[in-house]
Order: sequence, then structure tokens, then C-alpha cells
Amino acid sequence: MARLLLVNGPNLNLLGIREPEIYGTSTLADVEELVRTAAAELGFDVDAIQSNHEGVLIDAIQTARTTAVGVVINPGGLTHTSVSLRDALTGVQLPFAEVHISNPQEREEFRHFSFLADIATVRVVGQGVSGYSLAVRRLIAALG
Ligand code: CA2
Repeated sequence: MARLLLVNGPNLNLLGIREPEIYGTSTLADVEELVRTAAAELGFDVDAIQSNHEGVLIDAIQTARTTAVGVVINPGGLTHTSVSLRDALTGVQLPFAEVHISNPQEREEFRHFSFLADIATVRVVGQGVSGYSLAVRRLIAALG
């Protein structure tokens, strides 16, 4: 069965535990389950990783080059800082969906720029955790 890689970046392990007014009450486990369900409905398996370490995320993306057909990623704060994450995604040449639970454009100015926005196949922002399911469906549709 074809696979997607789900990547959640720094601090997203705190989902459902802190700042529910911004990120809601669903946990990271709930998000991973949502993504697995949406993908399974369309015949895809999911490998999931969350890490607070940029290099670990980059290693997982590089591995996906031979194990997955696409990536769903919420890079957390690395969205706004990481050329290296962008380079990893460009390097593996996999289509990817960039997901944000909140809408960074409606928050502090330092969140307005994304290093991934111009190379993402799909972007879903501000839809809460249900944005992950939407991203899976849109990404799979884009795979053709
Ligand atoms: O809205 C999003 O999904 C973000 O990617 C979340 C990042 C933030 O830096 C981006 O600007 C937008 C932060 C992830 C931290 O997640 C937490 C979850 C619960 C409690 C504390 C942090």
C-alpha cells in the first residue's frame, strides 16, 4: 500500500495540553489518528513522526524519499525559520501539504513568512486539526 509521511514539528507534542484557545483540545495522538483514517479511506498507509529536533525531522524526510509518495507537514515554528527543512523537502522531490492549525497570517508578524509556502503542493491553514484531514485528501487528489 502506498504511504504518506506525517511530520509534526517542535512543540506539537503539547497539543491538547497547553494553549487550547489557539490550538484546540485534540492531542497529537488524535491528529495522527485523524490522518490515518483520512488516508486509509483513500487506500494509503501513514508513517508518523513528531520531533522537537530539526535534524530528526530532516532525517525522516530524507528517508521518505524511498518509503512514501507524499508528506503532510506541520513544521511548527520551523515554518518561519528553517531553510534546511525547505531544502530537505526540495531534495526528496516529494509533493507535500503544509498544514497549520491556526492561521499564522492572523497572528504576530514573525509568523507571516513561511519558508515552505511557495513550494508546497497544498496549504491548509486556520482549520483547526481537521485541516490535517483536508490536507490528506487534497494531497492525494494532487498525486493523480
Ligand atoms: O498553527 C500552527 O499549526 C503552527 O504551525 C503552530 C506552531 C507555530 O509556531 C506556527 O506559527 C503555527 C507552534 C506549534 C506549537 O504547538 C503548541 C501546541 C500546543 C501548545 C503549545 C504549542
